[in-house]
Amino acid sequence: RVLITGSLGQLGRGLATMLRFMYGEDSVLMTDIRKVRADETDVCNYHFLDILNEGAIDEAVVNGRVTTLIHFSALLSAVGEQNVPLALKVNCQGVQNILEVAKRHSLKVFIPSTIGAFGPETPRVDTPDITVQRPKTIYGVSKVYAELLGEYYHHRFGVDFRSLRFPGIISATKPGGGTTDYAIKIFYDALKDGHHVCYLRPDTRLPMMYDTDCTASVLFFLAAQSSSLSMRTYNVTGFSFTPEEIAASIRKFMPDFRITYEICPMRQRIADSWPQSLDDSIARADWAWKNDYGLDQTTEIMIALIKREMAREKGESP
Ligand code: VAH
Repeated sequence: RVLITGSLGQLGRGLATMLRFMYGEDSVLMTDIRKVRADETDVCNYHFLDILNEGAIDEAVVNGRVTTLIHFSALLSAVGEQNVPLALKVNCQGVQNILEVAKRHSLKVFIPSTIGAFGPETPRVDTPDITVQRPKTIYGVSKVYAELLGEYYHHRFGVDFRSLRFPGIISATKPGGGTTDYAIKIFYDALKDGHHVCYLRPDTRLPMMYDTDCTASVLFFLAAQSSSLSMRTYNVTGFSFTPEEIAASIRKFMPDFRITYEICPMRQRIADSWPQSLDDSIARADWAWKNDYGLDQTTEIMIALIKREMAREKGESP
């Protein structure tokens, strides 16, 4: 069975749904640290789990006959800068606990990393897997720590640790306090009132990926033979764009859509320290990674999904 921590966040629910579809309803244990809301109808086999309590993780793994841990619990970039002590605890102590449990029970363990694990000294165009990593957010620092600690547990104790450096993920779910979240909110705003106020400059280029590609990358990567992996941590990406480019894409489907700008200095500073595009050729060579969605396809799907969600909320038939 697979146990997902932070499963109620942006990435967890889509992955849990796909895993249940592939391996059966009882194949996934979803865990998080809050109650499930009534509208979260895609949640099942849910248990409260505080990843700061190593004993509780151990108990959940043993009782749930878990063989794979997917650790999504983390404070993201912008929210982490507002509470550094909590980000350190959750993002670092949490990872230590997860790796110790994985070692004790010989579990396969996936811990996502991020383009935020790179910093301003990193080459920003076609950023390679192996390069300078001097991130300037506590989120990025904690994700470099997770990468290095996971690789240590792999080489020292034989733990099957795997990590993917994700770009901004675009999904029809409420944003989770990151810097790339504008690329989600822009769609909700477009459908609500045809106008988005963007907190990043119009020319801020960032790597992104559609949600379904993100879920597919995790499933493909976890299915690969450990011995076939030349690294434990890989870059993966979909496509890069700027706010003005995603606005132009939306206008192909909603011609009257408008974007204006009110820069958030903190998030602009974070975005300016991240790669503008990633080189994910080693993932494509080692375990056949490839993205299926481009910008316009993502735009078309997001508009359709959010239109349906809004109709449902109004009680109209989608
Ligand atoms: C963030 N959405 O903005 C996350 C992600 C690549 C960005 O890690 O913090």
